[in-house]
Parts: sequence; structure tokens; C-alpha cells
Amino acid sequence: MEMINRAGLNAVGLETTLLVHGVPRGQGERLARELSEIVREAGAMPAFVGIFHGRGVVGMDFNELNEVLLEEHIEKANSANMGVLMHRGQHGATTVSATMELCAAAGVRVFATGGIGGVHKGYGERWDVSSDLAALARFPVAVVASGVKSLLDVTATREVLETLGVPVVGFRTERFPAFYLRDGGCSVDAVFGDEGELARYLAAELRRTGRGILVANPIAESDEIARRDWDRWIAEAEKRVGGADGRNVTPRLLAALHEVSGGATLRANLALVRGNAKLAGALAVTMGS
Ligand code: PSU
Ligand code: MN
Repeated sequence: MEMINRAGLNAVGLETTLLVHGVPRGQGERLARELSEIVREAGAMPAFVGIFHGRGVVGMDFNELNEVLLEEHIEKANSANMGVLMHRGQHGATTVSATMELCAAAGVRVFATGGIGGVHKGYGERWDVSSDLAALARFPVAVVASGVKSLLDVTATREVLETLGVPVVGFRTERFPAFYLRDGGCSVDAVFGDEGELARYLAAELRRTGRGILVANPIAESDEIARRDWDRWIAEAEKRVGGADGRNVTPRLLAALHEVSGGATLRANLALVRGNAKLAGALAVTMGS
């Protein structure tokens, strides 16, 4: 694969879809700088992943990131369409699946994000399952995330991870988190209470299987959103984006949620991403290179 790999020792992969499509326009750079800082404070090395002029880049610099962030429209790239963007020499913001693929190619074993994609609600009528799930079964990267976005069908997503044989391990939680909520209503495969022990397990399991692992790190209690507020906001947001489909669903729903919640979901989103970057940094350092 034609790519630029600037990842060094203790690299932590960070995705660009989160910056481009996950937060309101104009806020991506600040988030990127914050996440960089958090990862560095843990003693690790931030590596933003994206597609720049058709090349997969692991370890984008801020000039590259800003060029992408300022662009009018940036394509959201998953495992399926990233090759077309490369072929055409375009830019692309990488989702969890595409970021995992590039991380794996670069030898980066830990990657932090907010929440992974999953099985969308209403799959009985209209099938929409994120390529993130298949990527977890294919690429040897430990993804630190706060579960799946609660706008998805959390239980169905958890079951698909099981079907694919993806280990789901909780960091200091027995429950599979649903992004803004600490308890998504299902369990994890195992609980790890200690970063060092978790890092040793991850390194061994990645080596053993050559497949991915989901590390579920719940949002801090102080940043969690109340169930009642959440139910109200998601109902309203779903009404607003009724017509969206395909790759537009997730970014549109997130944007609508940030709006109807008066910014509360955005604040929670930023808080949990920071927490995941911090844990990923600590894990990368213990796992070494
Ligand atoms: N987590 C966030 N914000 C996001 C996403 C995750 O906090 O914007 C993105 C990730 O890049 C994830 C993608 O891979 O949403 C899933 O999109 P889809 O459902 O289209 O596969
Ligand atoms: Mn989809």
C-alpha cells in the first residue's frame, strides 16, 4: 500500500473522521491539538491517520491536518472506499475501519477514538452495519473506545462483535458502554483493572490472533449524560435526520444531537475522547513500540 508512515515508538493512532465529521466545523484543529497533548503527556506519540493527496498517512502533521480540515467537503473513508480516494489522489477522513487498516500497515498497535460504528437501529427493515465491525476482525489493532454510539442498536452491535470473535474487554467496567452512557445494557468478555496487565494481554492477544481487540473505556461519571435527557434528545435528533442514509447517517445524527442538547452531547463526546486518548497513551507506553 502506498503510504507515508511517520509513526515511531509508542505511537497511538488517532482518526480524522472524528475531527472532520464528528465535531462542528472549526473545532477540529483544537480537538486535534488537545488529543496530541494528552497522548504526549502519557509519554506516547500521537499519530493522526488520514488520506492526504491520495496517500494513506500515519502521523499527519498540522499543516496536512489543517489543509484537510479547511476543505469544503472531505470524503469519509472506510475500508471499502479508501482505495478509490487513493487511486484518484484525493483527501479522505478515515473512520475506525480505514484507520485500523492504515495503523496495521504501519505497525501501530493502539488506536483511540470516541465510539466505534456498529449496527444501526431498524436493521430488520434496512440493513446498515458499519465496516468498523469487520475491520476489528481483520486488523491487529487495539481500539480504545467508549463502546458504540448510543444512537445505534447497542445489543445487536455487541452480538455482532461476538459473532466475529472480537474480544471486548472493559477497562474498570463490567458493562459494555454506550458512548454518553456508562452502561449500554450488555456485558464485556473480561474486566481489566490495571493498565499494565491490560497492556500485556493486548500485546499477547494481538500477536496470537493477528486480529483486533475492542477496549471499552466508559465515559467518566461526572461527564455522563442522564438517561432521561438522552432518550429525549435522541428521539428529537432522529426526527430531524429522518431522510439520511448510508455514510451520512452518523455525522448528521451527531450534529443534530449536539444541536438539540444545546452542546451537552458535544461536551460529553469531547470528554470521552480525551479519556480514551489518555488510556491509549498509557497502554502504548507499556506495550512498547
Ligand atoms: N466516534 C465519534 N465521532 C465520529 C465517529 C466515531 O465520536 O464521528 C465516526 C468514526 O469514524 C466511526 C464512524 O468509524 O463514525 C462510523 O461511521 P459509519 O456508521 O458510517 O460506519
Ligand atoms: Mn453505514
